[in-house]
Amino acid sequence: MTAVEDAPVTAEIGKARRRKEDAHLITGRTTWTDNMSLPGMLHLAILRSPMAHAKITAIDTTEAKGRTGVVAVFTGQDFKDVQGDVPCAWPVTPDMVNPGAPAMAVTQVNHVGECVAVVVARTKVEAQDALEGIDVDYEPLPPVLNMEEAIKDGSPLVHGHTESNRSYTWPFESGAAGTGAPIEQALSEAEVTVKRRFIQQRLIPAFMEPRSVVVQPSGDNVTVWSTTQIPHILRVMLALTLGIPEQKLRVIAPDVGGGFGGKIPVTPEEIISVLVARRLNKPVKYTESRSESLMSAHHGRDQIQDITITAKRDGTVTGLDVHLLADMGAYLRLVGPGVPVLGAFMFNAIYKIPAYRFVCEGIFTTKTPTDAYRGAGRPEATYAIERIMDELAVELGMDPMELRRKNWIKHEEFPFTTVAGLTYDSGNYETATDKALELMRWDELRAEQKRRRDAKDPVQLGLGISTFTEMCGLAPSRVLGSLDYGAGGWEHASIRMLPTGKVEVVTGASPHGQGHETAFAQIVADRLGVAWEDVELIHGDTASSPRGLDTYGSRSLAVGGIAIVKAADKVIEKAKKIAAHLLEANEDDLDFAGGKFSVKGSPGSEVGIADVALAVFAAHNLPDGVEPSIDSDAAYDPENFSFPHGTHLCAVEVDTETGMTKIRRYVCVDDVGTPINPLIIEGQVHGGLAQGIAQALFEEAVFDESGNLTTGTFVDYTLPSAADLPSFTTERTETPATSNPLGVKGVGEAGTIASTPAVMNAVVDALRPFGVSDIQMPATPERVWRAVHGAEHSDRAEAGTTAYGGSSTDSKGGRTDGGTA
Ligand code: MCN
Repeated sequence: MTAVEDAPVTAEIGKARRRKEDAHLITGRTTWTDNMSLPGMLHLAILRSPMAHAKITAIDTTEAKGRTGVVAVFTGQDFKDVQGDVPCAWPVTPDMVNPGAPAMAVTQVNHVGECVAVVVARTKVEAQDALEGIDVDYEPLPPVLNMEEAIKDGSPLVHGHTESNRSYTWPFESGAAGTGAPIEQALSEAEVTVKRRFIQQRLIPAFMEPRSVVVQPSGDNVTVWSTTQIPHILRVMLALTLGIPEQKLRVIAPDVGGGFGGKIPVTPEEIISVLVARRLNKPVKYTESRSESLMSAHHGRDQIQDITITAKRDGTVTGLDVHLLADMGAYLRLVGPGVPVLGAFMFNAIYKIPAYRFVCEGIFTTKTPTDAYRGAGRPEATYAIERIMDELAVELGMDPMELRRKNWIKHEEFPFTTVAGLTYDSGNYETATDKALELMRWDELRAEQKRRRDAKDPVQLGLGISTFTEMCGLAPSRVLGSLDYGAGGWEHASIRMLPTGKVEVVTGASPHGQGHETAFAQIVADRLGVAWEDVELIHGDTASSPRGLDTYGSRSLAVGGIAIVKAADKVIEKAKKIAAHLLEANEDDLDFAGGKFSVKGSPGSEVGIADVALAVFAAHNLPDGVEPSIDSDAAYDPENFSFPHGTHLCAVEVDTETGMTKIRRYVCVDDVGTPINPLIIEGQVHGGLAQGIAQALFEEAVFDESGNLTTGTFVDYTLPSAADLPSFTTERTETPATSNPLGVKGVGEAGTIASTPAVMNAVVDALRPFGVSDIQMPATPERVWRAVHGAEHSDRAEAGTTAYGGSSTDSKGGRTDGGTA
């Protein structure tokens, strides 16, 4: 646990400051988008498709238009010439098929929840009531729900104008890419081969604040308030999609209550709200209900992973072959196609794997579109490699930790270029692992496991390991360019020294729960030698922070934080000239420390940076030719990703009679480089763990055979509560990144990426004596019970859509479908 520091501090970086922003965030003293009210504002309600796949043959809006308070009703036909397509900015291959995505369906619907019509009324209730007065005739088309079926010849097409349901195939092969050995050779010469099929179930980001958008047109100008993670990108995309001159468009992300990737895309609802506001020339507001959010905000994960690992009998891994089917849902969202592709760089994880192949196929189905969800591609990859390392250990009769130690990159081998082509700058897997094992009291737990096994205790104990790394701090712009992403990965900052010595910092990052106002102020306080309380962060409004690329991919500190450092250094450089003039000294003779310029060798001859700021304001006595400003801007493009890593260990008790699982102990030692604020780091890890554990044990978006989401409320979509989670033991090691001047690595997704395989490895470990070698996530009591008792799978996901196919893959190491061997 991190002790909270309230005492005045001198060095801010590394202090566990309580978050500045929480005072207003958690006491309701803020304005969430849905709390906004503008004079004359109208309210929108959206009619959503009840059909997964159907032609729209007629829409009658007459009755709705006559209802009390209704101002207008629009359908896709009304906007078809101006709505453009909901943008996708990541054409991962030159031949990627993007069938287009109307904000409002015009002739066909392709998933339940798609927008079909919009009612505009004086109140929200009137708008919602009037939805009943819209009559839509649908001509049903067959739903497309199973990815493997979807790409077979003769499958019904989601989009009738495409040739198949495959959007793209993205391949990588180490031999051919010049990064390693040929995979075919590794496969043919393998002494040991283990194959598995893992299913990444569909998840829902389920942020706390539902999405909301307010639009105010004013002459040619449009202001959009949105619960978005990406105000800057949204501005560019709305300008391009709707043809609004960018300079006339202002986007504001007020305080945003969580996103987890779920507020990255440009949404149909944002586009519809702008279209309606401009058409009526009135301010409008749209706020989704929780069920609308679960049904139509994008989903995450949803992959079928076929993975083969080869090794020598002594445990040396020789090759890794990965084939993914990734469900895009009905449409390609902003970065949806790129999400599984990011995983291509992470399957090899912390291991020195000489040969590697990765092929990903992006598939259309008639389900809610998918896009980034916390970790985006990296949790999926980490899960597959960490699960199959355990299966390989069983096949080899080796201890799973020993297998990992044998294959991981040793700390003296950094920087290390992996088979996937990334160069990991720094890491120390040995230290993090040793610390985690000690905290876990691993050997004691192994002894207890043996006792329970010997005694045939109905409650068995399982131990799971996840030694992970991830790539975050997205990202060097040239790397994003080489992956065909539509934007760069830089970040921007400005620092304004106010005459009274206070500081305004403008960032292009756009926090939605991460604590930037606190951590970024700590960086500036240290760099400029000012009080932490005197630093104010400005963000999330394209008028006051015009340049930026926003918050996702755990990039804000490792990219945005460094832009701030660069801007602060420029402030100091500019201030130094003026300080030298005031001190009548040579610039080269000045030192800067603790917020003061002093003349080397002349004690007492000093001037504070705040005095310089005041001198600049007065501008009475500045050196000739020097502008009256020490404010500075900087844009920073990272030279590499950041590679946090860590060791997560989980002990799970599994009741073999009821199938109930209980996490008994969870220890994680994370290495995020230099810690800026340990309390925030701990909070991020805790939240991340909750989401990763939720994938392992609780959450799944399930569709029935007609394509209806059957987990469309929080009664059915089982988000864990605090009562479902253990008390975590979180610790850190500190191996600074060498790619940035603060030595920082991201932390926002680490807990989610690492924890899912740690938990599932523990559950499977508990049940090995019963011949169980896999269980499909989430490991619900029913699934666990069936695995133990050898019953056929027939629970909810399989009973519904058989979305993931029915057959097991051939395996030397045991069954792949969660059954008993
Ligand atoms: N930090 C630190 N020292 C480090 C690393 C990080 O003090 N060595 C602090 C940072 O200053 C920042 C926080 O930890 O305050 C997270 O930093 P970073 O890893 O840079 O991640 P981002 O700020 O870019 O946040 C994005 C990340 C992602 S991708 C998801 S998804 C996610 C997450 O953050 N969604 C969140 N954390 C979330 N937390 C909340 N409350 N809500 C979400 O929606």
